[in-house]
Amino acid sequence: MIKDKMKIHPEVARALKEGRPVVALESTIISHGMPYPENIETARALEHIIRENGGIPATIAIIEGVAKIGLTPEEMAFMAVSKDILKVSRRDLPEVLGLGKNGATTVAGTMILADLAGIRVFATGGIGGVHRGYDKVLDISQDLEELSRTNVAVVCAGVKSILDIRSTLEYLETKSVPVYVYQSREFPAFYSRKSGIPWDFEVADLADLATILKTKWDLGFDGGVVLANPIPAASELDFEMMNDLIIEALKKAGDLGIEGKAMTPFLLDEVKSLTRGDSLKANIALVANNALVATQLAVALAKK
Ligand code: PSU
Ligand code: MN
Repeated sequence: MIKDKMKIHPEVARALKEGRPVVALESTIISHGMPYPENIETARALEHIIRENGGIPATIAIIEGVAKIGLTPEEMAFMAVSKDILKVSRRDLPEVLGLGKNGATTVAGTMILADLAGIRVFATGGIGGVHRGYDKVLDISQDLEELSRTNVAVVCAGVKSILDIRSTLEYLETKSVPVYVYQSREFPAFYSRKSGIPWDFEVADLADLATILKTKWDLGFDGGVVLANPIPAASELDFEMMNDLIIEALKKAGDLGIEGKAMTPFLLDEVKSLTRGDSLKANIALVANNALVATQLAVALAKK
C-alpha cells in the first residue's frame, strides 16, 4: 500500500539494490529551517558533499501526497520556494499522504520514510527535543519518540540550546536511544562545540559506530542512534552569547503566543535576526560537516 505513495529516485533505488552507501537528508530544513536562497544552496551543497565522498544522497519530501526518496532539481526548487508546505512528523503523515498534500519532513518524518526505503543513515542539522519550560507546556519533539522506534542513525550537531539539552539527553536515555559524540567528550550545542555537559560516550572511529549499529539491529533492538558531530571550530558561535539571545527569542515567542510546531521555526528565525545572519552561516557550516561524517558512516556501514 505504502509503495503506491512512495517514489524512490532511480539512482537511489539502484544504489540501495547494490548495497552502496546512501545518505538521507530532510526537507524541513529547506522549507522551514532556512530562508531562500540559502536553503536551496545548502540543499544542493549537501548532495554534492555526499557524492564527493562516495555516497548517494536522498533528500526526502512529500509532493502531492507522494513520498519522494531523492528529489529532482525541480522538486528541490519547489520545496525551497513554495509557501504551501506542511511540516510533517509521524502524526501528519496520514493526512499529507492520504489527502495528496505537500510536506517537508522533519527528523521524525524523514526517519520513517528513509526506513521504509531501506536507508539507514541520515544527516541533518539538529534534532528536536524537550523544550525549555516543559514543566508548564509539555513540548517534546516527536523526533525523540521516533529515535526510539525507527532504525536509522541520525548525524546532527547536537541539540540547540533553544531546547533543554540536559532533559533531552535524559529522555533519550529513558527511551534507550544510544547517543554518541564524534571525537569529543562534551555534548555539543549545535552552534557551539560546548554545552557544559560532559559526555562519556565518544566515538573516535566511525567503523566502531557502524559495528554498534549492526549489533543493535542484529539483536532486534529497534530504534535509531544519535551521532552528535560538533560544529567545526572555525564556524562556532559563543555558547554564552547564543544562550542569552535564545532567552530573548523565547521571551518574544511567549509574548506573541507562538506554540506547537511553529515554535522551532520561529526561534530559528529570531536567532538569525539577533545574530545578523551569523547563526545561519554557522548552521550551513555544521550541516555540511554532518553530511560529510554521515557519508563516512554510510561507507563504513556498507562494508559490514
Ligand atoms: N533543529 C534545527 N533546525 C531545524 C529543525 C530542528 O536546528 O530545521 C527542524 C528539524 O526538522 C526537526 C524539527 O526535526 O525542526 C523539530 O520540530 P519540532 O520541535 O516541532 O518537533
Ligand atoms: Mn513541539
